[in-house]
Amino acid sequence: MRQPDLTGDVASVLITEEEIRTRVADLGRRISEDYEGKELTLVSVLKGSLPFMADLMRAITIPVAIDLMEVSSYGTATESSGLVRILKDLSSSIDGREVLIVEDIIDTGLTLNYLVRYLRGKNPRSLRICTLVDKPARRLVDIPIDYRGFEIPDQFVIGYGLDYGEYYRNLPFIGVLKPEVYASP
Ligand code: PRP
Ligand code: 7HP
Repeated sequence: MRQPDLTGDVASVLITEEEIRTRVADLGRRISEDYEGKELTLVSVLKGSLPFMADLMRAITIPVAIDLMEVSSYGTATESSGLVRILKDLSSSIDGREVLIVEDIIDTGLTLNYLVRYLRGKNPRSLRICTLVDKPARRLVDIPIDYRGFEIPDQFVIGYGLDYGEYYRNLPFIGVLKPEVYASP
């Protein structure tokens, strides 16, 4: 992979910082209402969901526990390998808890399909899904999404946690990656 140019490799801004802020506040409000009085654990799927999780949890106004998992299926490519690996597991039990998975993006759905089955085996009271970005055109398996930030077209996006080859996660907006970046060796 050639040396990344953080802003120069962005073809266009798809979702601005302001749009993300407004939508995350919205999701936080809805989640707070829906889980009022319940024992909620937010499970962030690292690394991509890191900024979303950090902003979303602060937009939630009820008590929540958090836990972090790290899974990987993309390696350095723009196509899912289909092989999901758990790099970091939960730290605490979710037995009997209301669990909300916090993801940055659902593309083929293979990662969440695997994760949902894995987490169901840990006996949560409920298990729901919150994703900031949904790319339905690429779906290979059906994933029931309970909270969705944005639906986007079939373009490879970067920023606000989303990477290409581990870079661009620190962009504050979500943008489309110039195709020549992943075309070049
Ligand atoms: C990305 C993203 C999702 C997954 C979505 O993770 O964070 O977890 O791909 O793709 P899918 O719906 O096609 O499975 P990645 O494996 O790149 O790890 P990362 O979060 O560390 O970037
Ligand atoms: C994974 C992923 N990571 C970054 N940008 C995208 O568009 C992606 N789809 N699936």
